[in-house]
Amino acid sequence: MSHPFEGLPTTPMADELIDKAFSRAARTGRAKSGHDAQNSMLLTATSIISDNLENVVTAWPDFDTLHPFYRNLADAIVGVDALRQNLSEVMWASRKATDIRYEYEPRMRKSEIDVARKHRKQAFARLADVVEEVGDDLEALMHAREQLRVLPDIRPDEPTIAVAGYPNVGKSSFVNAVTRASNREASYPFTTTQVHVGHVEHNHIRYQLIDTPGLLDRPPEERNKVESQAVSALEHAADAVLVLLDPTGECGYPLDAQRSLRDDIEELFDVPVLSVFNKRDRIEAASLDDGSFEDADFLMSVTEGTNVDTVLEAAIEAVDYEPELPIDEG
Ligand SMILES: Nc1nc2c(ncn2[C@@H]2O[C@H](COP(=O)(O)OP(=O)(O)OP(=O)(O)O)[C@@H](O)[C@H]2O)c(=O)[nH]1
Ligand SMILES: [Mg+2]
Repeated sequence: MSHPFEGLPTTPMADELIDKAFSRAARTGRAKSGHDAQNSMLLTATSIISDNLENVVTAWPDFDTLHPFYRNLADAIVGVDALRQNLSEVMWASRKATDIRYEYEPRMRKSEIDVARKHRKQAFARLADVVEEVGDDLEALMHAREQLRVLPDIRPDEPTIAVAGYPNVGKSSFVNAVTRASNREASYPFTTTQVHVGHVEHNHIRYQLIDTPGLLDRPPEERNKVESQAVSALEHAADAVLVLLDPTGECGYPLDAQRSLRDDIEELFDVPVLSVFNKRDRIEAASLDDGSFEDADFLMSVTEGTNVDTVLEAAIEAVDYEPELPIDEG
């Protein structure tokens, strides 16, 4: 499994679950007669409802132990507090179904068959009410599942390089250039945008390169709440950040604004942030030496292939990844 929400099973809707429970109950009832029939109908309906609702809840990962990358991301997309509330309501309904069984079983046993049948019908009406009461929760969980299932295959524990910078500075060109060949870049929906994930291998270690257009491409104050939360998720995944700048301004954004984005990112992330000035091929030779780009860690041209590998190697070095060795127990 690639991420904690990928294997979530489908969520039954309230009506579906009620239909399923009652039609199975009717089938088991038909095979018997008298009190036996009423009793096995009650047993079948309550256990189908109770088990199905419990399975909905237990399929979800525990948010307390979830990697902060995924917890933040889930929070950005669906809201973890709301999700917890939905899950606890559904768990309540699961328990309630079992309670109803224990409440009606003895009553039915002690009654005449006609009264027992009435009790059983009353129990079914209450079961239907209980399931309907969590209908909204089930629906919310179904939507949450749909949104979270398609999360990017990002492994927050693997060494990760985030690629940031204003639109059109060459982020995708860079990621494509270094991840060409076997490791095709893949795109996934990511909150309000698309995230591109590429991989490179270095000394047998796989590095993830994450290109996040629409997130780390403008000042923090222009991000809405969801985008800011997605950025916090990235903070938990990234081990180094490459900020690409386009000193030619051809990207449409003045270099000052790009520098200030870089400074914001440096402040936000606790990991090394490298300033890479791209489109070196478009910079006039004279200005290369006049100190205009003193704050550049690297001058690069993706289109000419200048310093592309150097930048990648520097990023890998910045990640400074040490694979965790298994702890020798005993
Ligand atoms: N001259 C020159 N052009 C470049 C270089 N790198 C990228 N470009 C061009 O810049 C344009 C934007 O490149 P992209 O890689 O799409 O930029 P991006 O940062 O991914 O843009 P968004 O996805 O919109 O955020 C494209 O036309 C590239 O061909 C470079 O080193 N030199
Ligand atoms: Mg791009």
